[in-house]
Amino acid sequence: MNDSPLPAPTLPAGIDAPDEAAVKAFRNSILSKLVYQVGGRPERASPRDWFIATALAARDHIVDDWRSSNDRTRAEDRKGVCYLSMEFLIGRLLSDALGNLGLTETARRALEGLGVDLDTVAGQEADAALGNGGLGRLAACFMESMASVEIPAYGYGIRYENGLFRQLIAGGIQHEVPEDWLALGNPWEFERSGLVYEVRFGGHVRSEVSVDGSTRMIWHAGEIVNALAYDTPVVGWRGKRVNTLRLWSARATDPLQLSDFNRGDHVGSQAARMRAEAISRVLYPGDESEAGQELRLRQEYFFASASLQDILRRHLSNHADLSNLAEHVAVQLNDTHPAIGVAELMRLLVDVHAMSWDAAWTVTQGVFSYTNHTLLPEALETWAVPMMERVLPRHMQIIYLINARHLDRARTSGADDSLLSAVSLIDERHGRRVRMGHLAFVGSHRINGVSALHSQLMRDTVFADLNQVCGDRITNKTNGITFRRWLHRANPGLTHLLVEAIGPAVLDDPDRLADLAPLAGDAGFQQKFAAQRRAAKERLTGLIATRIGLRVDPDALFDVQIKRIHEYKRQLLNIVQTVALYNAMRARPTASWVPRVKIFAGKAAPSYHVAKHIIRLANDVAAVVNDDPTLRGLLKVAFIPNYNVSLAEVIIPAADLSEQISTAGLEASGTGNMKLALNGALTIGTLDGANVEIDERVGRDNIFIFGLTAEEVMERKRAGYDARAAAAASPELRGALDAIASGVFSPGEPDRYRGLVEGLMHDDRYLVTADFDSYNTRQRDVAARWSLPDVWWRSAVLNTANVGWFSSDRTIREYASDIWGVAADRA
Ligand code: HBZ
Repeated sequence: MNDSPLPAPTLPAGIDAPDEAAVKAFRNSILSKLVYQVGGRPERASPRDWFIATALAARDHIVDDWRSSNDRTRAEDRKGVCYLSMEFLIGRLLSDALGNLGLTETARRALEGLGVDLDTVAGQEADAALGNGGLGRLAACFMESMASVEIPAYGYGIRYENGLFRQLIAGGIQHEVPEDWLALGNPWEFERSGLVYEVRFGGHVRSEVSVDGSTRMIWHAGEIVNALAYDTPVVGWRGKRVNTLRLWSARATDPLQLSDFNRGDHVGSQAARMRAEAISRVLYPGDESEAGQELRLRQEYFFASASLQDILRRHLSNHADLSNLAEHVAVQLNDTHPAIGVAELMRLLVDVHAMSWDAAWTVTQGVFSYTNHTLLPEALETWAVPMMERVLPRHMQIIYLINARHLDRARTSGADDSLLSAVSLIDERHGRRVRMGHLAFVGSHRINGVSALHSQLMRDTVFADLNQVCGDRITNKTNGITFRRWLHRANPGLTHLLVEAIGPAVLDDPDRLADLAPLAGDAGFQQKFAAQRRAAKERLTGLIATRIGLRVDPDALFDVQIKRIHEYKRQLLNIVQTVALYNAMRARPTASWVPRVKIFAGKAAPSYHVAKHIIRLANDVAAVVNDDPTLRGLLKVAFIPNYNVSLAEVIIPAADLSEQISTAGLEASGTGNMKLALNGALTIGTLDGANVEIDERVGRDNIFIFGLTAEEVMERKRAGYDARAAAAASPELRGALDAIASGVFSPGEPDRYRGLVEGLMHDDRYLVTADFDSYNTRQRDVAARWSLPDVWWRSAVLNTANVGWFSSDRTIREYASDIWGVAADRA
């Protein structure tokens, strides 16, 4: 198995036009960085050395704008946004920074003069994977868009030493190894050694009487950890504004017990340090054990507290007091991970800054808003009360106080006992637990879902009671993606074609994409569009060959499902349909089959055994299908290991078909669906999340919709669903499931998937069998459409033309006006 470095994305050429003086200056800057900062010599420098030198040279261009952006915000006293997120899945930054600064060509030519290739250099950068999936990537797109539409913003998160694990596939099985993105240095970040906050844990709370006779609660913490800031500049499109991503690193206040060390206890003397620094060690520590859960809670509080202390300090450096905080700062909670911030801000305002409870509560609700990203019950965060009391005793008291007032208000407005227990911040049903979604909800003035359907389901289901009691606070903000990364940088060939066809204004205004629509039926344009796809497919073909040793035909239909592996996303439905297709091809080997490559990529949570089993099945099916000579190479299955942002940038431009096949009602939005449609892939999907809005925009003729609707899913579940009957009624489904269960794809261990199939028959929670036939029929429609190239490419162009609305610039402008009350797009 080859895990060679990813080929660098081909950076867009010709969009920025460098002059000779700029090229020369940039070259000199790179050389000087190489010699004086990297400590290298041009004749012996490695590509990695050149990467660091180039990044540092680019960084110099950013720093002045960074300072002036901050000075401007301060001088104008503008309201700013603080985006609190446990995850920022930023990926590589060099091509992003150069592209947004308009320096790509300058850098390319500067390096050329030194005999160095920019794409090779950009390919050296580690992929910063400080996130799991959509939620973390959304935060990264939002940071870029906030800078691009000129909103002053800080992203606040954790500087994990090890981001999301690296996925190795051996014998078809996922293995996790630590990802080490900082190992060779990070040229983008600035350590702010002067910016350190104390974050306290444990201990106890005592009430003490002050000199004025009032009683105050004093928290005597058991442990103090320092939070040290690392800042990364976030450059907006055309370099208009530079914002800050501020990530906290945990440091022990007392790194070494010197007396213990000198006594010979070399390990024990550092135990406190290890315990403190574990907080920023890994993204998403396993939470199967109690210790794992506690670490996760410590991480959440650590970054929420440091961020809020920083926000208050910055406000007080420019204002007399905190009473007007909400007029100057909007704090967005990216899911419930920072929700403890609601209690922390109350503690800081009341206990530390001596504000009255009521005034503090008004400020808190004015400042916070909360985005929900899932309604899956198992993903809604709760913390056991005893753990909260142990780790954050003062916060537990504050949560009780918030809850008492919240329940009083609800009671006064007529809530009965069952409604009261539904809206309480404490879930009393299985041991007492704090509901973090409820805490975020009551502490926020606006709560949003991430697609129209998801926001409606919030109102109708999980948050119906709270929304009733709190007055309608739910609003929708359909997700978006930054087109700079997901079109301009990931697909420079297509970007050039668009600029050539409809003019350069499309680079600044995604609504201009609509100008493509009249060209959708134009044979000449279709050919050029298809030629760009073909080039991207060749690149991906090369990657598949080097990564997994599989040869695939770039003329085949590339059918792509790339995302986290999860039962609700239904990779299993795709695999079962692949097996049904395989059976059909074997039964009629000489029929005229459309050549297809089924491409999968994605990681499963390390403790999610079913998801890991699905990965194994995909690889087992691949092994059999890819080697079967009766298929004449017309069907290939590729599971590409270690999915990350950089790999997505290679796969997306090469995709013909985008699989968005979650059980309706369960995918909050999806953003991969937007990236793929923007690059001209046709979607096969359910009416779920943002697919609904993509369908509305591209038109039913240009998308393949199948399956139960969210409403039908709920009905089916209510009525009690019988998977066995569905399988019995569908010969193709039965044939595929029988093949999997009987060991056709696991001949060495025929029973390997018997349990998986039995489980499906017994409790098909995600309705794989219910949707199979309609999915399979739609897949046949896909093949039929592919056989009519002019119809296919017309649809492809119309996808690109009609999805301009999914730019995250649009999403951010909506947050700015409807939630944050901040101004965007200042001249
Ligand atoms: O957020 C995803 C949703 O599944 C997807 O539909 C949506 O498009 C995207 C952006 O809004 N949710 C996640 O990615 N969630 C997580 O990664 C997650 C991480 C830690 C958790 C829970 C969920 O504790």
